[in-house]
Amino acid sequence: MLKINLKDLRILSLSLIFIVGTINIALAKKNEIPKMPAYQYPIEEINATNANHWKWMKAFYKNEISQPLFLNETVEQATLRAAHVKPSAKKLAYLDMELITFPHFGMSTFSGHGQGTGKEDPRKFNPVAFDAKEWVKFHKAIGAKMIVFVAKHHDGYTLWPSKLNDYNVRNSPWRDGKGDMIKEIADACKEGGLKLGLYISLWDEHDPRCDRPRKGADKMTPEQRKAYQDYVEQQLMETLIPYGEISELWFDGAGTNGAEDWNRIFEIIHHFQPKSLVAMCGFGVRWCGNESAVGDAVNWNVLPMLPELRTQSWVPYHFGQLISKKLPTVTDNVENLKGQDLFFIPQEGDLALLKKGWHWDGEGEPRSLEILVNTYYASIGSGANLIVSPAPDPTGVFNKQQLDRMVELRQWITNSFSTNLFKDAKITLTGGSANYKASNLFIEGNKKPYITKNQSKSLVLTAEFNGEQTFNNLLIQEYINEGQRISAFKLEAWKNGAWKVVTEGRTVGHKRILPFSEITSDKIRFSVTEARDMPALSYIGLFKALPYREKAKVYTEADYQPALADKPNLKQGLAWSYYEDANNGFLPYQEIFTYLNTTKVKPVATGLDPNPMKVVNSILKTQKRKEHFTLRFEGYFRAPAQAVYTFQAGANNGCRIYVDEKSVIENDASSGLPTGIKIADVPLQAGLHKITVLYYFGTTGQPKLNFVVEWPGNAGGDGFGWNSYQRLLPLLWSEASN
Ligand code: FUL
Repeated sequence: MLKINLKDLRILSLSLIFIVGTINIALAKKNEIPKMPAYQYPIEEINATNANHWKWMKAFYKNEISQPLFLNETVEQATLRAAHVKPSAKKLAYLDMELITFPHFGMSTFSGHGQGTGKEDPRKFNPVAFDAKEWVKFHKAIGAKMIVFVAKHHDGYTLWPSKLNDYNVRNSPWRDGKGDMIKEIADACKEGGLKLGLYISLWDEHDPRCDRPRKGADKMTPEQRKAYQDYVEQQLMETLIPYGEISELWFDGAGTNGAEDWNRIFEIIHHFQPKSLVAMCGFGVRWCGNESAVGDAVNWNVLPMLPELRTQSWVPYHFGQLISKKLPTVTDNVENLKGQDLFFIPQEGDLALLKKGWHWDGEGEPRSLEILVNTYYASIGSGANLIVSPAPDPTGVFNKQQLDRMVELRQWITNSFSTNLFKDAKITLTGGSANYKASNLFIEGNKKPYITKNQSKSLVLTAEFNGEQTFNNLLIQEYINEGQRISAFKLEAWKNGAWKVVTEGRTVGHKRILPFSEITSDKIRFSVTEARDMPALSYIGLFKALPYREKAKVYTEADYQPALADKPNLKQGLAWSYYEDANNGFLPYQEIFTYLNTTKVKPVATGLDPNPMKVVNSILKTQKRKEHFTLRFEGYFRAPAQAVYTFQAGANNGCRIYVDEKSVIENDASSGLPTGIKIADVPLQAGLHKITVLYYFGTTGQPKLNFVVEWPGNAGGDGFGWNSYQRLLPLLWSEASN
């Protein structure tokens, strides 16, 4: 007879539980579509209304949102509150990463023309040399800290073996259809100490459920909408559940017109990946508003949750748009923060590494070092993060040119910012504690900030060098753990017995780097001149950065373009003309400027304004279609002295600069993509020179024009876009009568 004692019974029942559990897990694994478990959020109920969504978002972000303490908050109260809005630990860690990538790989790589259409045969996908460990090595070599892997682009092909349709790696020869690229990358990232993020396009041209919204979300039946929503939500769960931590989730917002149920999407993300920062369409990371990675000149991380967020039905999509369009000016004016819920949201700038776009283009030619360095200043150097898209070739490998160029950039950064001249100087600090050890400020990653005391908003660092030193870059990091505060600062050098301003700026935030023409001096003074509350510094450095451009040509007297005769009655600013839908239709992008230059097209509006971006923004307010328009700015540039003037320009989606009617910059993006920044040296005699700036916006991203001129005596350049244009303004004149 079988004798079972108590101990055996326990073992038996434990084994049974184990077996049943294993069967359950196996069944769950077989389960075609992941299910969302019941809510576990700190609110009772949620339905599709935005009011509830708003409540729910606030509950989730409760530790990140600052609400006004007083009804009718005053400007002073709002300023102080804004100065104390802290980044969450994950946002701080994110900002410390600085350089991240989003490799654009997938069916588009195999399409033969840069961007897939959703019609390509899934069997084309066969990256025979793909090795995730090599990808990690690439990232280590270039100093990037996170891969935001493009696991699905607009073509709809998924690089994980989705069970939701057949358009994915399961139906490819790669790894005999058994591969999972997210998994291989996730494992390699874990092993190599890199963070992992995902870019998932919600629009997908392959699956009719997902392509429908592009033609108009309002034209969808409730059933179609539901089918689309279910599909994207299930895809999300497929990617958010099995691969460990996904630190950033990128939704670019293209092609869906907000047909998705963002409330639900956010629930899913916050449930399965509560640590994930949702970029572009979310509350984690905000877009810089252009695809040239140009961050805001005045870059406040603390922003109001706009009232629109409470009423728009497709909030997050709009959110990305609103942030970049309105907030830089909104947040600089504290009036606009009054009475608002505030939160801390860092900025990210995106740039295609290849000259021709996001995906492999058959050639793989990267942008120049010159452009990358300028982008570095404009993004990381403005307190934002930089996300670049290296594009693997169809074998799954980053070509040598991309690696070499990014390594060149990394070396330029390392070499330029390694010898901090403050280290060997005699330092005097005022504003904070007398016992503070100044040398802390010269240690990268310093966690002992220098904070002013007794409510002092002014902080001064004076450095006396041992003899004269030559330098051309100032790098500052604010201690933002407790909030972002500095709103104006300057650097002065002691020259001929007096302090001379070398450079000045507004916000600092995570990092601010200001380049300027070389200065030689034995004494220098950095001062915070304005702050929202007591400022705190964590790092400051003075450097002689290496030149990143080929040595300028030596010009002879004959090279200097003669000035035009002076004209009385000029008005400050440039005359602008605005053209809508030139030629009453959509000209091929590259032809638009030629068309404007050769045909008598009539502008829709004209005016005179010193600031092109202000014009663009005010026009956008009145415009029906926010796409396909052109602006022409015309007038004179008054060169203060005979010198070589460096013009820089980049735009969403293209621009041209003419000086004295000669084309100096042609920066036309191919197929409506954003451009990088192009640079041209123009030797000019002192006096008036005709200047024309043409700007074109197609459909991609936010309209943005960056136009900068650098000249001797104007260190670092000045212009519209990422620098303030105050110093350029007095040099721009026009004959316009209005
Ligand atoms: C855009 C997309 O349409 C591009 O293809 C690219 O992925 C870029 C980063 O975002 O909106």
